[in-house]
Amino acid sequence: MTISKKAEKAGGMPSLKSTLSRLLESRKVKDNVKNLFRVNQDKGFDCPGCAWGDSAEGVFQFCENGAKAIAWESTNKTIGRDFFAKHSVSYLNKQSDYWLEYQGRLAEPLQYNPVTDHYEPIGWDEAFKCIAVKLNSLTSPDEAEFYTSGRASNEVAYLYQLMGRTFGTNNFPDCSNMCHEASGVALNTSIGIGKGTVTLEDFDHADCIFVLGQNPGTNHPRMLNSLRKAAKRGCKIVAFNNLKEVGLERFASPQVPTELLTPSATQISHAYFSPKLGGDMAVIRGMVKYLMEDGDHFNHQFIETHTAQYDEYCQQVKETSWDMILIQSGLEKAQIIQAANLFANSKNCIATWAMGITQHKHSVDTIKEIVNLHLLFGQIGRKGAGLCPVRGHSNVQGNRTMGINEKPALRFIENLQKQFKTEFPKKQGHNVYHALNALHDKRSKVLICLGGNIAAAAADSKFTQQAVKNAELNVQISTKLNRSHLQVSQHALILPCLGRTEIDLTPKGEQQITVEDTFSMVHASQGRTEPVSENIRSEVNIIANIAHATLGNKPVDWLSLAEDNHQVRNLIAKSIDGFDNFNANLAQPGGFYLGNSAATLRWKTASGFAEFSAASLPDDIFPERVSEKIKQQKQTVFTLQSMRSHDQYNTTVYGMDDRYRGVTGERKVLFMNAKDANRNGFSEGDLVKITSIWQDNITREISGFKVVFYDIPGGDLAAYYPETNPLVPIDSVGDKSFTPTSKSIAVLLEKDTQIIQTTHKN
Ligand SMILES: Nc1nc2c(c(=O)[nH]1)N[C@H]1C(S)=C(S)[C@@H](COP(=O)(O)OP(=O)(O)OC[C@H]3O[C@@H](n4cnc5c(=O)[nH]c(N)nc54)[C@H](O)[C@@H]3O)O[C@H]1N2
Ligand SMILES: Nc1nc2c(c(=O)[nH]1)N[C@H]1C(S)=C(S)[C@@H](COP(=O)(O)OP(=O)(O)OC[C@H]3O[C@@H](n4cnc5c(=O)[nH]c(N)nc54)[C@H](O)[C@@H]3O)O[C@H]1N2
Ligand SMILES: [Mo]
Repeated sequence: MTISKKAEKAGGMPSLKSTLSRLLESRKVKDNVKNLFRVNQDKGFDCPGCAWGDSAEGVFQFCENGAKAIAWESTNKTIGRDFFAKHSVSYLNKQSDYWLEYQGRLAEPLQYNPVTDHYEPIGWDEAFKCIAVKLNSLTSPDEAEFYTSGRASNEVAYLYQLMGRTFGTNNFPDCSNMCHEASGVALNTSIGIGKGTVTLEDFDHADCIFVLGQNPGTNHPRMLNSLRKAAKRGCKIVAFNNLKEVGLERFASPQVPTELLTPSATQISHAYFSPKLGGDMAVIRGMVKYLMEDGDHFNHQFIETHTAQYDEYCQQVKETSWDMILIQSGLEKAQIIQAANLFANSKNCIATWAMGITQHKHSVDTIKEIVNLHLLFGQIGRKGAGLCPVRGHSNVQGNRTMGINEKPALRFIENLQKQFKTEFPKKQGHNVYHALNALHDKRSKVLICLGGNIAAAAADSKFTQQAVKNAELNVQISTKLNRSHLQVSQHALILPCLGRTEIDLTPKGEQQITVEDTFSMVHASQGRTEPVSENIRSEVNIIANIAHATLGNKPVDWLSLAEDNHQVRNLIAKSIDGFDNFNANLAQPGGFYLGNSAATLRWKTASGFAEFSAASLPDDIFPERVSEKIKQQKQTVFTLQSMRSHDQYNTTVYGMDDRYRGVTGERKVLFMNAKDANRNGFSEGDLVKITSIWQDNITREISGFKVVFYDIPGGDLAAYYPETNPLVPIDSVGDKSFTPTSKSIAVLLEKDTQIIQTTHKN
């Protein structure tokens, strides 16, 4: 491993070089270069990289990390019966996540044989029958869990929820339970819609953009183009990040020759604040408190006309002490005042946020506090102003719109009932937290996963992996081999599917799918390269066939949908608001906008107004029960955040480097404040064992992590996910969101005397 200086800027030549080297490694260079020119273009495919919107400008709509995602999917290496005959599941389970995915694309359906501990080939129809028999043998439909990862298209997500609900359950755990759940919960309560209110165009009209708890340089690189453009015309970008992320500091656009070929770059942030982990609610509360004390800054006309609970909120702000604000935020009062003035003096301000805000215990209240700030100034529902939770997976927002939701709105269910003349369950189902608990306790018996890698993505790896293993039937619909395929004890199936880049040719012609981006734009996506194997199927085909085998023709002729996404869209048009004339509307260049009630100042909340939230600051960023244990500790207790490196897509690890942060060749690193290290007797390069603190007596630890000195607030640490997931206690979840508290894990450190050699081979 080498640690060099942090990169000077994001993008630029190194980014282009990295893009090219990924394409060369993929062994499908020509296809992939062609693919890159089709990304996010009309008649092209939607980039599987992230959910940022497509701009109408420019030939290139891809970025370095989008290119990695495409090259990862579009390889010609495959694994099938020979690979699985050679390797037992126990052997595979000992390999790293990186090794597993690097073996290539899954090429044929497989069934686990518990006697030999190997996966063996199975025919598609036999696989569907096996699922149907098991599902139909359950005592209650609530014994099945239908997990989704946010790459699934609108079409397959719609069929999946219809299948699950016809079967009789609302058990739809999905990746967004671990991701932006808190945003959905907070926004629904405060403004009556669980989505962001801005469009991509609004970024051209904002004069101030607050970017909170988000690392766009790595995770939404196309967002940097919007930020760059905004900064160039004088818009003030204000970053709030626990770490100094280079992408938020300086960016050289690979599409602009002067920035690509010279050392120049655009300065992105006008001001950069590094609050403590979990300190953002206190920062915003402090801003409001200062402005309240300073004079009459707020937009009273907006407050009068559009909001409720203003007086209660003001009272709460008054009662919040500056001491508490300064302790929790970790910022100086002068910094909070600077941020407050930037917001108050802007005409049009957008706030964007991601996992640094959503993965704490008090995330729902933090997001409501962001909304409070916007409501005070009427910074919502007009050009260049509003709220923007930046989504992760490329269609995670669309999945929700299609009804992947364990607590569906009554209206949604009633619409479906009318359309299909069938009773659907109204009782709340399981999210990821409840599903894993039910599997662990053997109350749930079947786990079907439409993509993703729940075993590695979810918290408390030991608990989660046991939960997945307890399933009497584990069905994984996937493109590549991962940890979730290997947690098996009885029956398990791997059903390999087409990826976004591949042609889906059926007797009805080449099929398109659709997705919805962060800005509620719905557009089509069509793969252009030959499928990697003849024996893989589209996700729509797989789900329609499972449904047919399980439910017959109830409530639709499933097989007629298996090859005809056009017909699926006709059904969606009848069930879901905003999708009238779905097929016809798709023809519009760039797709169509679903609309947003809050963006037009209509508030679908309980009171009919936008609601201020008068929550107090949390006593502590940890749950009370942890705080009690922390008080008994003699050692220093640190707060650890788990985050993404530049070379990964969630649990998919592309490589061992984190270029912007200056790390090469290793992922087991622990970013630490140098003063903290010295005070606690650690030197740079020391190997440490990390143990998390929780109320129970289970030991959760990981070892062999190398200390790297980094610019991070005292008391805070950072390391990569998913390696850190063994530390996150399953019950340590956000209030009202049940999202694992992946950005605030209470931990202790100890020198690790055991030297661990890591080797990484493809
Ligand atoms: N290349 C690539 N693209 C991706 C993904 C990927 O893995 N790789 N994943 C996709 C998915 S599913 C998602 S959800 C998004 C995730 O996108 P991000 O949310 O950007 O992902 P993280 O790496 O978790 O980064 C969290 C950021 O928040 C900061 N942070 C952490 N805690 C706090 C805090 O308490 N306060 C503040 N102010 N800052 C904090 C961290 O320092 C870090 O910069 O990206 C999507 N796009
Ligand atoms: N500690 C910690 N844990 C976290 C997070 C964190 O920041 N810290 N982040 C959380 C977040 S934001 C998220 S979204 C979750 C992610 O959770 P998931 O969405 O479950 O995980 P991924 O790693 O994105 O899933 C990768 C797998 O998806 C499959 N796949 C890829 N493309 C396709 C496709 O087109 N179709 C199908 N059917 N399968 C495909 C491949 O087999 C691949 O192995 O993890 C969460 N977990
Ligand atoms: Mo996510």
